[in-house]
Amino acid sequence: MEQSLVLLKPDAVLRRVVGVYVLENFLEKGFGIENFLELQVSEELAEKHYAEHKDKPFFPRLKEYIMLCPVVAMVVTGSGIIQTIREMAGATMANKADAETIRGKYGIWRGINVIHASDTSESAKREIKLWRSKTPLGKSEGYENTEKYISEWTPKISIDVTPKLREACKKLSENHNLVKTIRQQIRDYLLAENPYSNKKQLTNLEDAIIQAVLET
Ligand code: 3AN
Repeated sequence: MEQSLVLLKPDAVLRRVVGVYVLENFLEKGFGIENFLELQVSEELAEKHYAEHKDKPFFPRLKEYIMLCPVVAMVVTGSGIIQTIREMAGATMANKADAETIRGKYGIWRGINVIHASDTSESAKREIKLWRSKTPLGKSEGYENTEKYISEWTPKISIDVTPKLREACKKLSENHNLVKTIRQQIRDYLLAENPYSNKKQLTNLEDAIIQAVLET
């Protein structure tokens, strides 16, 4: 059975509602989930995971973003699963992704885009080997932990504020002088969505969003 390494990135973890929607969608589609673990990415793992981008100008920010709070890592299985999840995920840049895709629905701006999914069977093999060797991912139970995560967070979440976040980002992309007001709006929206989030991590996410927009 084909395997894919899937990550709920920091924006989907801090915004629990988004992570829960994605996971429910996976279960509804009958995907197998072999491993499931929430964990903090180390600098070494971030560098190895994104090794193909190490010479790109955005590499330092990419590393910072994936480490700004824990991620949820999964090994997802199924026939043709790599292509299926890539299609579900949508285009890399969240604000350009098709509205029907995960990134189009829940992504915030550019690389702040909810999910990572292996893009070929070679990268899936490399990534699964890497994550299983550098973290306890391989020892975690997939299906049970996924259900536990969904039932833990579902009662604590209420709204999805993606359209509001996107609108705020769009305004800022059109007028960079609005940074202070927009930052406050983004903070209020994120807090409304998950009042339980760690405030330091939330500030890190705000920084990542603002930076992604100001680079537009
Ligand atoms: P995907 O995540 O769709 O497989 P990759 O593997 O090309 O995309 O890129 C990995 C991550 O690097 C993306 N998810 C995105 O966060 C970031 N990224 C890619 N290209 C750029 C870019 N031109 N500017 C900023 N970030 C980028």
